[in-house]
Amino acid sequence: MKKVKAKACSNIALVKYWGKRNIPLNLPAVASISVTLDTLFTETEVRFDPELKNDILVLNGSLASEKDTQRMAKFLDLIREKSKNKNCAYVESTNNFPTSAGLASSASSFACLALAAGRAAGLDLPKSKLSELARLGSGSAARSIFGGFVEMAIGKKDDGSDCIAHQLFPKEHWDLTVLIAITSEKKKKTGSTDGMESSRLTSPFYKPWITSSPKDMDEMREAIIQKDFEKVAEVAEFSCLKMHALALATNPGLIYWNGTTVDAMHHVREMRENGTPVFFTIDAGPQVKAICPAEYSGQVQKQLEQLPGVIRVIKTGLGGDAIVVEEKRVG
Ligand code: 2P0
Repeated sequence: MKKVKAKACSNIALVKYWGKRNIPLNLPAVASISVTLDTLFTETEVRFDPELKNDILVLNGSLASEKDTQRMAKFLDLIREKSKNKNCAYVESTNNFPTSAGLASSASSFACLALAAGRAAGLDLPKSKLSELARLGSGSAARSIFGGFVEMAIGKKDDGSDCIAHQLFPKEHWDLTVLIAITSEKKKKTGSTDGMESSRLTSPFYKPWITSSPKDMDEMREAIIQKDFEKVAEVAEFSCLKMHALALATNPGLIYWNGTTVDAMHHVREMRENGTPVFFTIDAGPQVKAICPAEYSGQVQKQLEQLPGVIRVIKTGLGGDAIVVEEKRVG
């Protein structure tokens, strides 16, 4: 029996994923590009144990809810199918950042679980296969297998085997800082999985969202290659606001923002108009992520901290690949 502990970082998309083309295989309807975040991470320890009758999940020190445990058990079933290990698992996982408030905890959680549980079950998967496995847990998790600048392909195959992420550049390519303005720590009302399906079914903007995505991808990839900050800023804000327009035009409308979220967007644009290279992006939650070259991070952080309604600002650089932290034989 093996006990394996892994670590995976969260990520933030610069070109957003919203919508699925296949629900059982969790295949996204659009490609995406993200940066991996150094200081927001999940650590997960897994051991498969013949004595256990059910999978057990301890999340941030407490026994997880039935819903979270079921979601994990379903994911572990995929690993049990692929490996010879049919035992139930004891899983302890910690996130060092607020969960369910638009800071993609499912991304780092499923990337980490794929690596730790896969290894504990005796699978030795290459990164591309780990990315495919992580995607089955959560679409954005496929990207958290890799560090730096990451592209998630939409794929063409029906079985989803080419719907995986790959690294565009390691973090050393470009020293960017992400400043996360926390504007609320309440649990959001509609999670991404339900929200994006609702958008697919009801939003009149869904089709144009899908058809306009390849252009954003091409422009963002090229801007990252060229380290063209202005272009990255333009495309990232466009993709972010387009995704939120799609969410707002869902029926019933998905409003992920609060007043401070909107104030912070204006504030970031003002900073940019005044010569500071910075742009914003926002996921399915109220937090605003301001992204700038590292040398501007001090002044951007200070400005965001002074904005009324901002609870605190988390600063992070770009992170690395998901890694195994510890591997022990037990029992
Ligand atoms: C993204 N988000 O590209 C987008 C932007 C949120 C907004 O990926 O259903 O938790 O598990 O595949 O990965 C969040 O969606 O959804 C997400 P599932 P996931 O980062």
